[in-house]
Amino acid sequence: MMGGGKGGIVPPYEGLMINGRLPEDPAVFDVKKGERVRLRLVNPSSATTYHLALAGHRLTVTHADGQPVEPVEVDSLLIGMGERYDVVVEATQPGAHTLLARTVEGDAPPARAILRYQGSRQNRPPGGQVPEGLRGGRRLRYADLQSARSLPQPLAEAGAPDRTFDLRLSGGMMMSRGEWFIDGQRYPDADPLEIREGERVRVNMRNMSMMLHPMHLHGHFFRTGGILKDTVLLEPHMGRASFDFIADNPGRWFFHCHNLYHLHAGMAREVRYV
Ligand SMILES: [Cu+2]
Repeated sequence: MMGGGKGGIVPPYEGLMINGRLPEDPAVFDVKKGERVRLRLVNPSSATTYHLALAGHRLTVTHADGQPVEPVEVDSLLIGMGERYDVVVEATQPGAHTLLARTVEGDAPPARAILRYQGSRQNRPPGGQVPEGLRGGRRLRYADLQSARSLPQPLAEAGAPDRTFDLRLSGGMMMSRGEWFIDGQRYPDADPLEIREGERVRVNMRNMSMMLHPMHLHGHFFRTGGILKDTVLLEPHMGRASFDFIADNPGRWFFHCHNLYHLHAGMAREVRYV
C-alpha cells in the first residue's frame, strides 16, 4: 500500500500516537491554572514529521535536541524524526484543549492528546478542535533559535572549515521509487566521509527530492545557525542546511536520514576518522 503521493512510498500506519495512544483514546495531561508546564517533545516515529500546536496556548521553546536555547515563543513547530524540543506552556486558560500533531507528509489522521485543567467543568475539548497555531501564527524556524550558552570553542567563531562536504540528497523519483541517495550513492555502496581528528568539518546539504529529510549525525553535536543540534530537517524542493562540527570523537560514526525507510533504502554514510 502506498500513500502520500509526494514522490516517495510512505509506509502505511494504523494510526499516529502521542504517548502510545491513538487519537480516539488520547493521553490526558492534567494541569492547574497558574502552573508553568514543560512539554518534552520527542519524535521517535519511523517516518513521520509532525506539525504540532496546542489549542489556546503558545509554546515557549527552551531546548532543541536537549541543548538550551534562548526562549522563543511560537504558535507551532515542526519536529522531524529524531528531533527533540522542550517547550513551556503557561497554564492560563481553564478548560480542556487539544494538542494536535499533524503529519506533514502523507494523510494519516493527526496524533492527539488533551491538556485538561483540574477542576474544569469541561472534560473534553470540542470534537475536531484544531489549534489556532496549525492554521496560522508563528511557526518555529531554526533561524529563530540562539544557544543560551556560549558555543564551545572553536565552533563559537565563524571560522573557515578544514574540510567541506557538499552533499546532494535525492531519490524517490519515478525511476527510482524506494531508492534514496546521498550524493548519488546508496549505502552500503557508498564512500565514507573521511575526516581527521581536530578538524573543523563543514557539511552543506541540498535536498533535490520532494520529501523531508531529518539528517542525523552520531557521536557529535554540530553547529547549525546559532545553535547546537544533532539532527537537522531539510525541507523538500531545494531545501538547504549546513552544519559545522569539530572532529573530537574518533571512531566510525553513522550519518543518516532519520526517516527509517529512507535510511534502509540507502540514505546514509559513514563518517570515518582516518
Ligand atoms: Cu530522508
